[in-house]
Amino acid sequence: DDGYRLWLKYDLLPEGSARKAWQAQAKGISLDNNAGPTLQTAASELQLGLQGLLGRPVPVGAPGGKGRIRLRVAPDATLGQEGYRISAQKDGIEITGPTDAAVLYGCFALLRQVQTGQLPDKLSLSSQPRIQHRLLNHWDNPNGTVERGYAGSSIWKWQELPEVLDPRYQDYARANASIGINGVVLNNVNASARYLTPEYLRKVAALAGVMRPYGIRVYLSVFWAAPKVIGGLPTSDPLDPKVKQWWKARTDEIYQTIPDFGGFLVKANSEGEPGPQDYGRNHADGANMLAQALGTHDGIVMWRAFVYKANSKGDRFKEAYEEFQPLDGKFDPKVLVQVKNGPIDFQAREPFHPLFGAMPRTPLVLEVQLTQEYLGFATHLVYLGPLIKECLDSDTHSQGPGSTVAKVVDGTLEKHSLSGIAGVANIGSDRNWTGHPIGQSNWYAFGRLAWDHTLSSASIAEEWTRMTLTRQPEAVAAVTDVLNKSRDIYVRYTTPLGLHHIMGQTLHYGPEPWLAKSDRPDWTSVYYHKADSVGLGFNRTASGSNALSLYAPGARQVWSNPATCPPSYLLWFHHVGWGQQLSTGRSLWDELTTRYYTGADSVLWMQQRWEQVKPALDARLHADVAARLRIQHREALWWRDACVLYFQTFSRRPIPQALTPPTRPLAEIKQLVDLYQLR
Ligand code: BDP
Repeated sequence: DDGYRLWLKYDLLPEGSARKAWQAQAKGISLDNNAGPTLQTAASELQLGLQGLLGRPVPVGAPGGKGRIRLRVAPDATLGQEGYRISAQKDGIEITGPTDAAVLYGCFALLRQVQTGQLPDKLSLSSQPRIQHRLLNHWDNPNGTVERGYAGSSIWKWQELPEVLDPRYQDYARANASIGINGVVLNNVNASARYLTPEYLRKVAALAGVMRPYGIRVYLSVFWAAPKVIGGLPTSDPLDPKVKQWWKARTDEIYQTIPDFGGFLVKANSEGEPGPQDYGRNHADGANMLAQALGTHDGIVMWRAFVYKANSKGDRFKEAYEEFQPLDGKFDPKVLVQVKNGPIDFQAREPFHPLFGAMPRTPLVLEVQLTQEYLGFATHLVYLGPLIKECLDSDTHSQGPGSTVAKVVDGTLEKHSLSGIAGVANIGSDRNWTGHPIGQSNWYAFGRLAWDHTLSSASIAEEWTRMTLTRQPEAVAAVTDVLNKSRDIYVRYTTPLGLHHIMGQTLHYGPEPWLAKSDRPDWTSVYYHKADSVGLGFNRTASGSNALSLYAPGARQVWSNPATCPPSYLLWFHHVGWGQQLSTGRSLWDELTTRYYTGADSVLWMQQRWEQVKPALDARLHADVAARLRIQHREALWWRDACVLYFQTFSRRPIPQALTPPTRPLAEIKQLVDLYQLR
């Protein structure tokens, strides 16, 4: 198994009884004669899946006879636009929904039932997405590279488009549709202006044509200075009439070429990108100008809040909040502000971003990162379901207890009709799409949570495992055990107790806690861990940067006091003495070192668990993951030794007796980091 088929395996069902039961219900597929492309796609996807799973032909044709699956588009006010219903009727199974796309989702849901070993008895299922815009963000560049991509090159072959349509595009679309993803931003947020030229719009249109039958709309990241760079204007000031006119004309042209174009994603005045502030305007001025350019077209603007000023002296934790919170209520109704899960930058664990709950008059898109920029690239096994869930379940307390991030994002808390969630894709040209075979589970979990954030991360892990790897019960249990614990294990051997941003410079791989000089102080490690002879951690209480004050009292209460702050967030908010006793009973130093050691040892545990499942898994896939786990252990030791030895230069305390001190000196490890950073 080379992993290309992802979770859409459709191998013959191993259990004869289940196969028979489904065969009796799936003798054929019926749909209306005048079915459009999406409904036809739904039928052919269902046919493809069932034929594989049941091992016999499942013809698609006109209604008639018992034991057929009927696809029907019918209004249903209880299902929203995209919800489906699957029900057992006297003469067969019916999949209905108010739109073609809804029925398509229903077909994939039925396939999921069959593939994960459910029986057709008393079939009655209905589901609708809680979030409206469920998007992947590709950080793909026109030259085929992928910013923070670890699975080969971009899957988009711009040079070959629009004439050549790589079959991979369709497989990509079907994978997304199968988990409910309905939008794709094709290009990097650090955007090139060329996508707005007629030449490139034809290429974008060709991709849109492949996505359309799968209910997926395409979006573009835009380069703010495009009016200057490709429009020949002297300015990109959003309030300049000529600039407005230029965007309006470009937008009209886009919709002529791509009538169902989704809209724009914008990174402006962030990390050197141009933006409205270059002209003394603010983010709302910029976003609203684009919204007006969209006019009556059915599109949206997603404006990113990932900003921090050049030469800022303050705490980077607070910057996005300080810039965006005062703009609440100032955005056009077509604008959503896109906010990363945490306040710094996709670290292995972050507290939820303080903007959630703090901008009640603006719909906020939650942005999570599926590509493992700070989580070991495609070499470390880290299942991100728990990370995404942790953020969604966080209680902002903005309207009293129970004001979770999920309710802010899905629009129910603040009564927004627009809602969105975005995952920075981990997809590339590698045969198995994600480099690490288990990385596929993160794409999968994102889609499933975007559809329904009330699903548990463990149930998604199990479902993915059964769809993708094995149906053998003990093996399913072992694999999901590894998946469920993997993120906490990664946190332990890299950034335990709330440490953050201590990774290798630029590349963001491996440990570099000693990094003290960079182009900006908040790109160093020492800025974040603040180790000194007294202790460790960033004081964000009132006596420090006071970033905690950005949270509602109910949310910040537990974090504000080091005695009640959960250990996993401690050093995010407090500078704690080395000898200070923690709630775990150990001193900070002993707890820190113990976590680094147990974290690294847990990778050995992951390896053992993985060995146990060998007989139940495809040999090639098993060997691939086993090899990556060997790298992971070697690098967990690298992290452990680097951090323990470096922090020891401040704590001046011995490694706890139960642990074996590192045998290599710090200097040797520092060289290793230099090798990996390729400086
Ligand atoms: C950071 C990445 C950088 C991205 C940036 C962003 O290192 O490559 O451009 O986020 O989200 O994490 O804009």
